[in-house]
Amino acid sequence: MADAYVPRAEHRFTFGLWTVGNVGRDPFGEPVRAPLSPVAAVHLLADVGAWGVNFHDNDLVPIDASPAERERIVREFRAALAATGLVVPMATTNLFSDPAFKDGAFTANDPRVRAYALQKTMHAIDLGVECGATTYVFWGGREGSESDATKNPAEAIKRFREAINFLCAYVRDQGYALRFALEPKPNEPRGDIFLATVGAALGFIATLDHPGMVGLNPEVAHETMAGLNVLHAVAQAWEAGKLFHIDLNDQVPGRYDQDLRFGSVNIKQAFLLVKFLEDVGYAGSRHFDAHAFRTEDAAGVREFARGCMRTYLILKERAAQFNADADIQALLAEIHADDGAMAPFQGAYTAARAAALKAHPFDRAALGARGLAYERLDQLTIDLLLGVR
Ligand code: GCO
Ligand code: MN
Ligand code: MN
Repeated sequence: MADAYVPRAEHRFTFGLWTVGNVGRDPFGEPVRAPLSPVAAVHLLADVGAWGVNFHDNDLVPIDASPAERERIVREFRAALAATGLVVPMATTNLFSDPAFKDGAFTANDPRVRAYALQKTMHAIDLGVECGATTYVFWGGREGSESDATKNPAEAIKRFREAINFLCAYVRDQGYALRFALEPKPNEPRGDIFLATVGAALGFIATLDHPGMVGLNPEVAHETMAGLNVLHAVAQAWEAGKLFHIDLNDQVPGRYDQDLRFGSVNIKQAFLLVKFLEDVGYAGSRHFDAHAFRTEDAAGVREFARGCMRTYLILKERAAQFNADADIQALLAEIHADDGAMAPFQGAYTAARAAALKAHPFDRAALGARGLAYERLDQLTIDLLLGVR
């Protein structure tokens, strides 16, 4: 049984260089761990059983590297990939660390910063594609404001649109097989970030020149920080054909951005999310965008990475158990029962259908009086998660 929790390539588990490489710096404290070179991170991830590794341009190549240094770093990194069999499914741009981006990148008020952000992203896209990436993430951490006296939010959206349109055209021009995934977040590091939620990003995508190329990278912590239900966000993205990527981690609502190990806070929510991804057949990366507690050393970082994957696999097994549980399925069949009586009123609008529906007598009191057994279903779910079924 324990073997079922061993990660394999088919599980599509990925981590960012910045996740296992997190040195534990926070606003109050200095690093507690030594930096991990990209090559060392690749070996660590291969050791713990991950399938892939993702990176920001500057996780791999320092922002001030010379062309010769870039070439050497990429060569060594690709050699490590080849030696371990790890792949690079996703890449992204660091448009937040350098002081140049203190007022944002694509939405900065300074047109030079906006142009530099585009230039940096084109180079980063080239780098990602060179390493095999097929998904390119846009997390606009600095795309926001502390005071709305400083920036017109409608103008900011226009600037963001112009940048994404430009970069879509660049990708097409190069003939790259690359899709973009927008990663919404409500706040942190900016006071408020534009396109704060999955819903906001979905609305934005519909206004782009090439909407088919652009989808979502929802993150558990980000929707949770906004007090929203991440499963609802993921489901809406999926239903729209826009779930291009997912960032799995955990978060206590109402706190700073915690990036906790996947499934370590809200187990029921994590279970229902895994069940959703597995039930619908989501085929993309399961990317863990989290990091080890600041208390951990190198061994703790491995525990953290193993824990993310192990919890996912346990929850995946529980999802299969849920789907095979006779009591749960009988209850679900009852809940979703349909005797066909309403069939004449279902489907697209017709004048005749509307007239018939308007004339139909409903027993409103009976509809309201019926108990739905959701308490029992939820407790069966809890029993299952607690291992007593
Ligand atoms: C965060 C974000 C980032 C992004 C990463 C990839 O809260 O800091 O989740 O980790 O996912 O920059 O774009
Ligand atoms: Mn995050
Ligand atoms: Mn993220």
